[in-house]
Amino acid sequence: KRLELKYGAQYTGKRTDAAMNKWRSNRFGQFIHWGLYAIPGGVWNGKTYNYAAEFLKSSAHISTATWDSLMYKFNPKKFNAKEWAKMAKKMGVKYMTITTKHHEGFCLWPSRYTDFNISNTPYKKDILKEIVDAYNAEGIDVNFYYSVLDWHNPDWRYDIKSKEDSIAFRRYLDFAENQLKELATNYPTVKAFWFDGTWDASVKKNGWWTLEVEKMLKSVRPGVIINSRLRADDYGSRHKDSNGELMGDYESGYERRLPDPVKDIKVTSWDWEACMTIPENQWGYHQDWSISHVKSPLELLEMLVHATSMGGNFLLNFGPKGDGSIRSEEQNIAKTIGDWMAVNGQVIYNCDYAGLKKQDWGYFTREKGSNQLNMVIFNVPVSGLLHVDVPKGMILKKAHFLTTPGQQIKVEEIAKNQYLLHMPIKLYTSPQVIVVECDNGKENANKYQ
Ligand code: H79
Repeated sequence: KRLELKYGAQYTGKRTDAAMNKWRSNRFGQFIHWGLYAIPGGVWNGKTYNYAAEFLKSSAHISTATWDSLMYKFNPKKFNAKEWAKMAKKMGVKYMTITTKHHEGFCLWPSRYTDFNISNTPYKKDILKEIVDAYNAEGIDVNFYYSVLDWHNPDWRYDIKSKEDSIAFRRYLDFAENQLKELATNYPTVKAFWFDGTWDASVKKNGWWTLEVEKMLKSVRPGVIINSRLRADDYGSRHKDSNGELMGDYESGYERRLPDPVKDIKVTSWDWEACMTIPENQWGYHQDWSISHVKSPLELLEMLVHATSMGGNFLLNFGPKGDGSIRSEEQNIAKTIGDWMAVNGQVIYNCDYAGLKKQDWGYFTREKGSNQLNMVIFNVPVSGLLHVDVPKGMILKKAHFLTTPGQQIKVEEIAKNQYLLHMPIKLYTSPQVIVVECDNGKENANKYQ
């Protein structure tokens, strides 16, 4: 039975307006975590803390006063917004999402609602504006991450257990809403808001506020996109309301993981985005990346293709240093991915779930309505034979490598709705893209029983 909800989902199904279509076609984004935590970089009083660098205040039990004084050290001498944006452009991202305020509460913009912001650092200038302008100049959409959880503001509460809590937290919600209105107003090109730090009981008990914020942002900035993580309904149900409908405009629960290409195929029916770290769990800059596996460019590229193949966006995180420079490991990853994207980007941008069964060699992607099917090969079989099961009625006609359209790859029909593509046997050092011309026609002969 459907519950009557005041603060539940505002609509069902995918948004199909121009702003959302653009968001979806972007597919590949850069996440940037930058704040005071970039200065210590996971190390405090000579001790390295292995947990996420942006959690150092909590891991090392640092007092708020001590942590907050890092503000007087924020002076990124090597920062160059244009260089960041150029690197992102070369990597092939179409959007970038930046932490305007993480859990520590420090604001990268000169907010009139708190002194704990960039204008009181030695740097002084509006660094958020520099970043937005530089990325926009490269044609990259900019989205704002905002943590509702706030370790700096004394009115923040994890739960509401007294009248005093409820009064203080109400002040906090006003503060956060004012800040969000300020961001939406002062940075008019912002395309989306990415909320985090919304899982505590205090927020769950104030689902009304999450809807109010969604509506406020959409009225200040028509077309703006909101992630499901902001939202809680009347009963504290998060992401999805108590009737099971997705709240906000896309699902944002995939963090450092991706949906299973077979078991989780249901994700293809809504918009979603996965965010990913390069090390195991570091978002802000950490000085020592030897503490966990650091993903290779090919692992990350595979995740990007995997996400596209299931109709999702992929947001790859970077944690610039306190001095504003970007570590060489991240630069190398950006370069390798970018080189591949420059040649093969057409199988990512504007592409979606292709409707075919997952195969061991890699992933299918497809532009909506196109009769070209893309195959991105990550695991070449020793036989060179790529199995393809097509849906009933679909016919594969011819195939070629994306980069050599003149040379056909043999397409062999071996059984009803089953094909083998004959890939030349050799050592491949990067993911190969095969473009298949297909026909969704119904004239499929009844050749096989
Ligand atoms: O900004 C990055 C991290 O710093 C931030 N989100 C990414 C994008 C982050 N904050 N906290 N965490 C990640 C981990 C928190 C996990 C938990 Fe929970 C919160 C454990 C219990 C409460 C959410 C709710 C996850 C499990 C239950």
